Amino acid sequence: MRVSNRMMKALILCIAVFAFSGQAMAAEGNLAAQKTYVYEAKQPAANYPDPDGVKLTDGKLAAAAVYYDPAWVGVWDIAPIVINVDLGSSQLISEVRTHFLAGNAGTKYPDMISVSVSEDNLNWSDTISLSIFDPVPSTGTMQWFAISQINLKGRWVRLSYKPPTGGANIFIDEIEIY
Ligand SMILES: [Ca+2]
Repeated sequence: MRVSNRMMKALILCIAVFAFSGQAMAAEGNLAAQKTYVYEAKQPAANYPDPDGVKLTDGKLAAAAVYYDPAWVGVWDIAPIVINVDLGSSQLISEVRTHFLAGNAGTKYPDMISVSVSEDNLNWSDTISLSIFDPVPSTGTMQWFAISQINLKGRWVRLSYKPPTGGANIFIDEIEIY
């Protein structure tokens, strides 16, 4: 009987831990996961496309820091590349992260990342920007850049990536919003 109770307690503990870990993942969840988005300016290059419009929010990162990994979406432009994520409902947003490739086959980090939010996809908040001073790496490098302490509420999150002067290949495989 004692053994049985102990086993039961152990089983309950296992279930509780499992359930809690699931909740913990949801609680610290990425608001952009599996959400839809549109490219508002230039569309991805034909060779580095995003045909189903899922690659930036599917949770999958490139396996290697090489331009031909199929997880990357590549856009070449002089003007900022603009991506508008629809969170599906109004959310308090504290941080936006983007994962880039640079230093491989002409890929570079943007000079600046900007974010603004909207409740109606028409009227936009003030823009919060992050300047990136990191030099182009000498070898292919994958790097997250985050804008934190945003503290704005909205359903739509517009991200703008300003390429270095003269234009550049900007390669992104994931956007996360918290
Ligand atoms: Ca992805």
